[in-house]
Amino acid sequence: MSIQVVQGDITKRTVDVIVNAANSSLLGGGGVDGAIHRAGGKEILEECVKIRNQQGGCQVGEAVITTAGQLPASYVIHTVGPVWNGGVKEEDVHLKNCYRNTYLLANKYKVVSIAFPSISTGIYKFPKPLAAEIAVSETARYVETHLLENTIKKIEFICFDEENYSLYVERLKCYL
Ligand code: AR6
Repeated sequence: MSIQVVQGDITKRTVDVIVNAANSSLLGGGGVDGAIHRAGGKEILEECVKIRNQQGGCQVGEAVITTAGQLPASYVIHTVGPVWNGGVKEEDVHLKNCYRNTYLLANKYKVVSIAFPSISTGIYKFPKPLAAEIAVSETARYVETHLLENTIKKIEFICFDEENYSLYVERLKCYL
């Protein structure tokens, strides 16, 4: 199992799955969501619209999968992080569910490599230290509890800014 922290743009990663920090509408937005839809092209939005028509979008903490369109990846998993509300609306539970449901869906599609952005730490204003802790601890939890059936062998945390990069490197040290 390889777990890496990389500073950069997630749309450039050559992995099986790129994770998107989407919103419940699945219709795109700003931040990493906007970047993924711009770089991946219209096929991603077309599949998002189909999912939206079938199941009415995606709830906070849930995850759905589409093609990656023109991106150098096979799939995009769209998960909806919580908006930070001071910590009184179970935002931590919702963020944990984003990682749990994304890993379960990725494993269902037998993916080997996956790249995550730091979900909710941009427009949704989730505190970065707690978000990094949740990303790393839920990853460790997933790996430990799915030893037999896990297909994922390479996990990348893609940090856009230096603060997130340092936080992830620090948190990972506790698990290595
Ligand atoms: N590659 C990697 N990380 C990125 C990139 C990129 N190209 N661009 C931004 N980030 P955000 P959220 C980082 O705001 O907080 C959208 O409008 C960014 O620095 O993209 O979950 C959706 O449609 C931050 O650390 O997502 C929703 O409405 C992290 O990605 C809403 O924003 C997440 O920032 C979701 O907000």
